[in-house]
Amino acid sequence: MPFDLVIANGTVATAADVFKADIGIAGGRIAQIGGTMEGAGRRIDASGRYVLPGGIDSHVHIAQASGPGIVMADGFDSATRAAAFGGNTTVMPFCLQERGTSLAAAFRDYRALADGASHTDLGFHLIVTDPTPQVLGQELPALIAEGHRSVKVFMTYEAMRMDDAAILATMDVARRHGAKVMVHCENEDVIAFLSERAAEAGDVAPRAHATTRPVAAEREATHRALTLAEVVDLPIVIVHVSNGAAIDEIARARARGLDITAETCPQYLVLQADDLSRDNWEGAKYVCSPPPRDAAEQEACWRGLRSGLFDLFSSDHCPFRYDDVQGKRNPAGLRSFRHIPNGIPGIETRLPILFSEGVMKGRIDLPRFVALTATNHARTYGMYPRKGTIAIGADADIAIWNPEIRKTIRHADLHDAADYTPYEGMEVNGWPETVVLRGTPVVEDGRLVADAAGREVLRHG
Ligand code: DUC
Ligand code: ZN
Ligand code: ZN
Repeated sequence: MPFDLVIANGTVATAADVFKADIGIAGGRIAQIGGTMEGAGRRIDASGRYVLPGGIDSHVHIAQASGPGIVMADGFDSATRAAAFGGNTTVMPFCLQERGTSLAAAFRDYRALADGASHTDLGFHLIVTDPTPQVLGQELPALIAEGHRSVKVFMTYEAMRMDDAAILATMDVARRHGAKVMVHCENEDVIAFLSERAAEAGDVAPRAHATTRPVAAEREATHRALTLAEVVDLPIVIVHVSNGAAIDEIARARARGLDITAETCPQYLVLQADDLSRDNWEGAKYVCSPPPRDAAEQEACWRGLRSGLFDLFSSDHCPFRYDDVQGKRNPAGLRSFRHIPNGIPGIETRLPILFSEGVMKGRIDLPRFVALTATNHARTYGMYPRKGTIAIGADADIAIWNPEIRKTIRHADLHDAADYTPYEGMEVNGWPETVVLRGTPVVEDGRLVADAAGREVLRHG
């Protein structure tokens, strides 16, 4: 069989196995694994390298409206370029319905931003903030039927939060039309109460972001989200879990038989609330929600990754520039933590951090790494087995990792459009050298080598 590309001599890993095999690619798909492969248009020698499914980052924010005067740093070009350099071949951003607007119109406008601009494939989640009869009765069912089968709801943020009744109604529509609901679990009333108290005490520096969003606020909201999903009988995704108490809630609900997918992120493994105390308002660089916690909670998250409690490891890339009046140092944000936009960049560093801290340090094995960073994302969001694995017939989305590369993370070397990384100075072992999207190399030798050919993956499963 003539192949367009053969990846030879590498060590292949899937979520189940690690084995030596050549991979033959034809027509953008994996056509042969192992055996003799003659007649390749091109061969890549992967000796000494790991050949892994391209990463799927199922939780990223790109070009999302972020409140008056605040602008997200990345559009689709820069975010997906950074994603590709970080070993990813598919990313899943969120289309936000702002209150008082149509979800269908928001989706049409949002998807247009990605047209011809994406270096990875894409799957779109929907954020519902205003579940009007029009949205729940017509727009959401139509969008789900088109193949956008995941809906995020917020329990926090005054402009986006939904009360339990609104969440139940949204969950009910999702269940009837075959979508999953992702929940941001933090109790907004607790946060508003503590923020008010902090402001009265003059406690307005970035650190107060962490103290006003305590573990208890996340634990309670996690319990409530799980309860609502139990009542509706709906599979649910608990996103960006930061601590052991929330993990315990998930474990207890699973023991009751609930279908729960659980996600954590790099910031809960390698950042801490103390980072928000850095001098000169630099703590603002670490403001994200839920906030990073402490060493004990980091360890709880590692245990969850090892034990299988967590299914997904995502970046929650949510980039704002630091030194920018439309970013972290906006005029109101310099007066109070309450106006510092929530979110940190991390789309390019997600995989190297888990590979280095997890695989290279012996905390998790390679199949678990693949499951947490690719396969489980495809399974959770209806892209498997087309995406997220190395199997005959799957899209040839592949990242070739060199475990010998040692790097110090520097924002100057990254490709997003923020102006900092919260992981500046961190040493990592291992980096993806070559990234292949549907059979076409996208990143090679530290360069982008293909046009933006990312496509949307509709999800009908
Ligand atoms: N939730 C997210 O999922 N991302 C960034 C900010 C937030 O609150
Ligand atoms: Zn969130
Ligand atoms: Zn997010």
